Order: sequence, then structure tokens, then C-alpha cells
Amino acid sequence: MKELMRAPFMVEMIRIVTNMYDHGWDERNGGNVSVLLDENEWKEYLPAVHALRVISTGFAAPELEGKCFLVTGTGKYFRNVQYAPDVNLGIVRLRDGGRNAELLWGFSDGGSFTSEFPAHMMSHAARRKVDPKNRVVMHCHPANLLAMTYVHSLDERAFTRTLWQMCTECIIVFPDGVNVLPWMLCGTNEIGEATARKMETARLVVWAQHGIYAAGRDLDETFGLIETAEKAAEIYLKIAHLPLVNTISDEALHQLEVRFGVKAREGWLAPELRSGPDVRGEAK
Ligand code: 2HA
Ligand code: ZN
Repeated sequence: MKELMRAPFMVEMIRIVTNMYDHGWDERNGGNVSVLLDENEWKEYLPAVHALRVISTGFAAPELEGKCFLVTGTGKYFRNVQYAPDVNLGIVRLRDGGRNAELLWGFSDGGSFTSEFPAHMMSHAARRKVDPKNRVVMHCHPANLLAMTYVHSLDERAFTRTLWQMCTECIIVFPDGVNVLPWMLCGTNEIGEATARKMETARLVVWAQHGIYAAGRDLDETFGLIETAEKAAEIYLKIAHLPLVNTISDEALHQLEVRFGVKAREGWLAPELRSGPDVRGEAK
């Protein structure tokens, strides 16, 4: 049997949550991450697998029946994952239409998956309808994005446009923009359902006065999404109180779309200004 601690998905998970902690995004038990595991991959490491325990999820997710996830534990600290992965992480397989989860490995102190498991599983289901290659859902509390939700309009188009204008790279990294939920009680099925609905149109969902959710195909890409949005929010907070002299115009953002082959969220940029007589109705 292959050594589970050497599995690429395990090595990458430990590396990423440690990195998230080092970025200051996951104080104390803040944040949670789940990765959908490829069946062929995890079976190499857990061949004669049986359920150690069955944990009730409190929701249904029939689309995820039989699927396996590597997930962070409730009340656990990201900074401790590297020292005791088997306590702070778990591998679970959903069954009974998602109503129960079989614990296959981990949470060895009797623990359980993150309190945000509903938001994670519902977001996986929603994102995989848009992108069947989606495998990761990540939540954390980055300070600048969080701070921005206290001083900036929560209108999704306005919030996204501000971020796009803060760094040239933003529109390339998240052309689908950022969706925003108003403050809601966390850890509930309600916030899970609301997050999943927002995930249908964007890979980033801000939870006002709380943090951010991101979805992606792998841990690196998903981390990079949050990192880029957080950097833009940092720049916004550095300049928000100063007179704005320059910005990235919509025309420039359109140029980025063309150069990098991305398409900004429909209607979130001003229509392209096309020069020439046809635009002014002066056709000869
Ligand atoms: O588990 O971040 O939203 C800690 C959290 C809850
Ligand atoms: Zn949180």
C-alpha cells in the first residue's frame, strides 16, 4: 500500500493550508478547505477501506453520492495541520444522497468535518454543473477583502469593477468577477444554499464582514484566485481615502480581454467604444 502522507493530494493540501495560515487568512480555527478526490487516486492509498464512523451531514446532495473529499476539521487550526494531519484533516465519502458521510481516514481525536460542510458540498455540486473539472472549495478570512466589505458598496458589479481596476491582472484571473452575500449566519444550510447559488456565476463569493469562498480545479489555482482578489482589496484600501487621479479604464480592460482571451462578466464593463463612421451613424 502506498503511504498516504506521500499522496500528492495530501502533500498539496498540507502545503496550501500552511500557506494560507502564513498569509494571515486563517486565524485560530478560521477557514476550511475541501478537495474532491479522484477515486482511482485515493484507492491506491486506502485500498481495503471501511468506514471508521458515519457522520450525519444535515443536508442532501444527491449529485455528490459516493464522492470522496479530503476536508479540514471543525474547530481545527490550519497552523497545526502540518504537525498532525490525521487529527486536523479527514477523508469522507458521501452516501445516502449526501445525508451521511463515511469517515475513511483522519479526525483521529473523534472530530468531524468543518462546520461549513454544507456550504462546501453545495458549492461543489453547483460549480461542477458549470465546470465538471472543479475539485476545490476554499474558505478563509483575508483582512483586506473583509475590510472592504465595511466601506465599499456590496453591489456585485461595483465591487468587482473596483477590484478589476486595482491591478491589471485581476480581470485576467477572475473575469467572471466576484459575487457578494450580505452578512448571514455562518455554518447553516441557508448560507450554504445561498453560496452555492452565487457559485453558479462566479468562482469567488465574498461573505460580507466574514470572508471569502473560492472554487477551482486545483488547490494552487484556487489559492491564486483568493490571493489576487485580496491583493486588489489591499490596494483599494491604500488608495480609497486619497483623491483618485488615474484608473484602469474600461477600454483598457477590453484590451486585456482580447490580449488574454478572457471574457468579462456580461454587462460588467461599459460597451466597447468602436471608432469609425458606423458608430456615429455616418455610414457613407
Ligand atoms: O470554521 O471560518 O466560517 C471557521 C470558519 C467558519
Ligand atoms: Zn469563516
